Amino acid sequence: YITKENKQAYQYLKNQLTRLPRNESVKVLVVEDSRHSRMYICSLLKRHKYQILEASDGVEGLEVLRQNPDISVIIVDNEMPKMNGEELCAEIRRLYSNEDKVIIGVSGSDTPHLSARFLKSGANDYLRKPFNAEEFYCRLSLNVDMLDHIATIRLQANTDYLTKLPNRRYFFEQANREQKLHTVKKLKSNLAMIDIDHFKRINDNYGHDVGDDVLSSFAMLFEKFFPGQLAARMGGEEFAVYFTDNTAEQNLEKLELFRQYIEFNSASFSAHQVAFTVSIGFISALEPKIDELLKLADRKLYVAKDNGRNQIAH
Ligand code: GH3
Ligand code: MG
Ligand code: MG
Ligand code: MG
Ligand code: MG
Repeated sequence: YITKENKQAYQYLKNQLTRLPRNESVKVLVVEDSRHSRMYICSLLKRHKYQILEASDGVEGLEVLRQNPDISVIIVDNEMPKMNGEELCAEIRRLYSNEDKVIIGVSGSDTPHLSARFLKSGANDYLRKPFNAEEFYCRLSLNVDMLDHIATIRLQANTDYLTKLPNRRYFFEQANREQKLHTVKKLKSNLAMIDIDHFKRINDNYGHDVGDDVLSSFAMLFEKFFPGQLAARMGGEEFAVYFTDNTAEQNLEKLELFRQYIEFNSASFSAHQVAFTVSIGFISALEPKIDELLKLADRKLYVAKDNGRNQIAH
């Protein structure tokens, strides 16, 4: 028994599976030694507007992958010269995560357990040749859906919902990475904590919605003032910038420009002409731990607050 809702959902799913406009942005690599079979798979892919790359053995396949890091699906035949499908799967998995690339094994052989062997080597799916075109499209689409979902979840996990800036979690992950690189090169890490002054008053005087609006328009300035640097919303009205380049002096100059810009322009870029200022704590140190560095910057921030706000302490 199919309800109207189910029918609609089913139709939607069917459309998703068969006529996806997104296919045009999906790059599929076909690694198959048989020219005939490769042409057949490519013709199916072409009919659904996938972007297609081809290789006639595993070695060539790996080279095409290396040159095209944005390939998201790899279709792998089993019996091939130089390297069989299972070996190729294992090698692809050694190099690329299954969160970024899908592998679909295909084979005309009736060797028992070949599908299990493919899956154990890192393939996500398996099709026995000759396969049905509809089944091919469905499996391909479902696997691309999975990659899409992972990408969406990953983006959401790293982004602050209100300001769309990287969030605290992403900041820690990336700053740790950057800091290791700095430490290896014996370079100091430069970090700024930026806190809006008397933000509570903005909420109290204008309401929480206006407060939110101030936060999001404020966040949009980071890209302009600190391009290429790691800026994040750490929580509430607190933001951090980990500087991936330049000297402490140059970074302090940029922060001072930013502070002045806020002081003299905040009323014009935020809703309800709310004027505000920021206090900044800056630290430049040979410190291998990001949480320690944050504590040091935070201490400086308190100095800036204590000294009357609207200033940088370093
Ligand atoms: P100070 O100059 O000492 O930093 O004072 P302050 O008022 O900015 O700092 P305090 O820590 O006392 O208050 C921060 C306020 O920020 C309190 C909280 O309600 C508000 N806040 C935190 N997150 C959000 C948010 O997402 N939206 C809005 N509208 N307000 C927020
Ligand atoms: Mg073959
Ligand atoms: Mg504050
Ligand atoms: Mg506070
Ligand atoms: Mg605060």
